[in-house]
Amino acid sequence: MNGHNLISHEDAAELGRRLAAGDRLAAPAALNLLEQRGAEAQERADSLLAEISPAKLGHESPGVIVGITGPPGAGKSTLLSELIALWRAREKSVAVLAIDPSSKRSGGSLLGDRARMAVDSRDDAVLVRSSATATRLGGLAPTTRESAMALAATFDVVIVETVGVGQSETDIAELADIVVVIVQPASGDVLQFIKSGVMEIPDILVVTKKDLGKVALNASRDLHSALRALGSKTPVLLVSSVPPTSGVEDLIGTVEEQFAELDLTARRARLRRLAALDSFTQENGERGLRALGGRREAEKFLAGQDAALGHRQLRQLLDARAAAQ
Ligand SMILES: Nc1nc2c(ncn2[C@@H]2O[C@H](COP(=O)(O)OP(=O)(O)OP(=O)(O)O)[C@@H](O)[C@H]2O)c(=O)[nH]1
Ligand SMILES: [Mg+2]
Repeated sequence: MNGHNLISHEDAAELGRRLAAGDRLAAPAALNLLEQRGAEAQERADSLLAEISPAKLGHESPGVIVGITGPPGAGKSTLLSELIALWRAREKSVAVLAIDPSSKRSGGSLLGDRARMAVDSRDDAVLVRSSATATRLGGLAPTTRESAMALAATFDVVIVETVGVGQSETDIAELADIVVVIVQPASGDVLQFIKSGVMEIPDILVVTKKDLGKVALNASRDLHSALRALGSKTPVLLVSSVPPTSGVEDLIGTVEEQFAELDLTARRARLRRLAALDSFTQENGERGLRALGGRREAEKFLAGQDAALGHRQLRQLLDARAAAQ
């Protein structure tokens, strides 16, 4: 990124303070800053993030981060616009980060999404940001985590929407408080999901297009029995996002219930440690892990660090430890 476009450290910190104070109007500029790459931009991002860190706030960012993932065409965007409307009706502010995974999906699909998410542009309690920041195999860019955290400082609900291909389910599980996986009622889709070995990732499973009737009921039944075989109690909800909508209230209720029961401090600390170890491993491979004495040792080391440390600080500690071996 062009250095001339960078704001000063002071301005970056001020953006962070505004977010911490609940000023949603600071969010777009904060996201612009966090999405910039390069060492200098990273330092500015750190100044912003320090202001909304649990160490500074004295608690975790209070908004719920909901990850929503599912295959193309499953009905994610249509469901999202219903979720936004219902959460707004409950006077909750909502931010959406829609992650576009591939160059194949051009600006056209993003525009289509925006049209499908019929959002009132004058409502500053709703922010929708589409970005093409996904990386390899549909995985999320590191900046997505930071953007989500920044938004959770000031929005009640932060939704990260990704197209479920390959890496994205696991990545979303490393940044979201509640992971919602969308399955559409087509037998191929349901089977593929069951076979994909990621059944333990979702906190909530949603079968869309309930209005299609029997095929949706069958999908839900198949998922239930696959979950039962695993001894999993993950709820399966049926929703219809086209009028007359149904099940969307239940989904909101379930998200809020699970979030209320979460030990947020523990969950977020665990996610930061996971993210730190993952980024370390991606860069340094198995050899890097061996330098840390193996994954187990690395996890133990991380668990012994201050729970309020950010994932990048934890990553630096891992780097230093590996270098010292
Ligand atoms: N019958 C029915 N159709 C639905 C429902 N929800 C979505 N659809 C339709 O399914 C198609 C795909 O919906 P989207 O919301 O664009 O799905 P998506 O998961 O966002 O798709 P991508 O953005 O391509 O990944 C559209 O034609 C929708 O109108 C539903 O509840 N019932
Ligand atoms: Mg979509």
